[in-house]
Amino acid sequence: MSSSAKDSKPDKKKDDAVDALAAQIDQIHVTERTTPPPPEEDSPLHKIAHWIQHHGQILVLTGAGVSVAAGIPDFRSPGTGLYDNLQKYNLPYPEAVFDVDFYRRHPQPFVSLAQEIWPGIHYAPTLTHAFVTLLHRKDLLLRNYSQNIDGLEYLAQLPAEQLVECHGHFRSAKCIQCFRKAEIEAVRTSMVQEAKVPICPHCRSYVKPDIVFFGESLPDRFHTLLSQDLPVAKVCLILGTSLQVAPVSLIPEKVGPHCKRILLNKERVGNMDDSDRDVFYEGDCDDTILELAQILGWEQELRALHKQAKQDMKRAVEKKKKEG
Ligand code: CNA
Repeated sequence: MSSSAKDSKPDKKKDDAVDALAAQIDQIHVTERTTPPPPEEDSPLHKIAHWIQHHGQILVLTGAGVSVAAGIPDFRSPGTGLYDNLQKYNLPYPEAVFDVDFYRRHPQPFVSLAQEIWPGIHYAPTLTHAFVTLLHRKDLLLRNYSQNIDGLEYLAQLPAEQLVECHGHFRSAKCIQCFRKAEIEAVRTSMVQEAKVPICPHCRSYVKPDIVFFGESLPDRFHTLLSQDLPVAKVCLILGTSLQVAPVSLIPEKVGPHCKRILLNKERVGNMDDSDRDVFYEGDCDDTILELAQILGWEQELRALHKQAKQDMKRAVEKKKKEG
């Protein structure tokens, strides 16, 4: 008998024991809750779920907080926000990264930021982005006014007509001096692949993507659609924003007097304290959204939509890589 054959008996016993344990663990997984239980019936989340389902015409206002779970830092969160990590971008003051005069003299910080957050490369939509798309699919969404520039709403498959990118996007670009349009793929290559500021071929000044910098006007689309949407919005759902940047921060004050206002944020912001129509629920927006989806009976749909969006994004990135 070889030594390995001699050792095989005790090993087989061990294997059986391991198999039995694995079977037990499988049983535990089948019965264990993988998500927290829904809160009590009269909880604020039930009130919010009721408003969402029964009023419709929801104006969603989003900020950097909804993309934090994707890995993109916000501005103002202590410790993790961009404002507390300025060394990396070498900025004299936080807002400089979005200041056109600063960009004219020192474009590199914005180039670094653009390289990091250029849509469709590193970051995938969060559960909260998927929830907004789900509201649209259920015919409950009036519009999503997003202050974000990361394009994650598109990657979560929200149709263009449902979205207002209040502070612009990376899908087009122009010269900061002569305002001629620039070819976006060339701008992308320059910023993302070469970490270089793109130069205007006409006047040799700098080109920047159509992100709204401080002092620049918001897109016409913002003003046009907001004047249509404000009078008809029945619910204003505010997610992951400090409400510090006007004019977007004024939206909750401009909705009609009967419009319900819901704030899902890590901290209380704005002036919403009318107990009949305002609810603030403190916490991480993805966690809250998941609990809401459970109350609404939408969890499976939400998870499926989120998974699909992430898979599509992965495929698109791989395709782009192959194309070089
Ligand atoms: P902000 O001023 O940084 O505020 C973010 C808010 O979200 C704060 O109140 C946080 O407490 C809260 N928050 C952070 N994480 C979470 C979370 N996981 N769940 C719930 N709440 C959370 O950002 P705003 O959007 O209010 O400011 C507007 C600026 C930020 C816009 O001009 C944007 O262009 C700019 N910005 C955009 C991005 C992006 O596109 N992802 C990232 C950083 C900054």
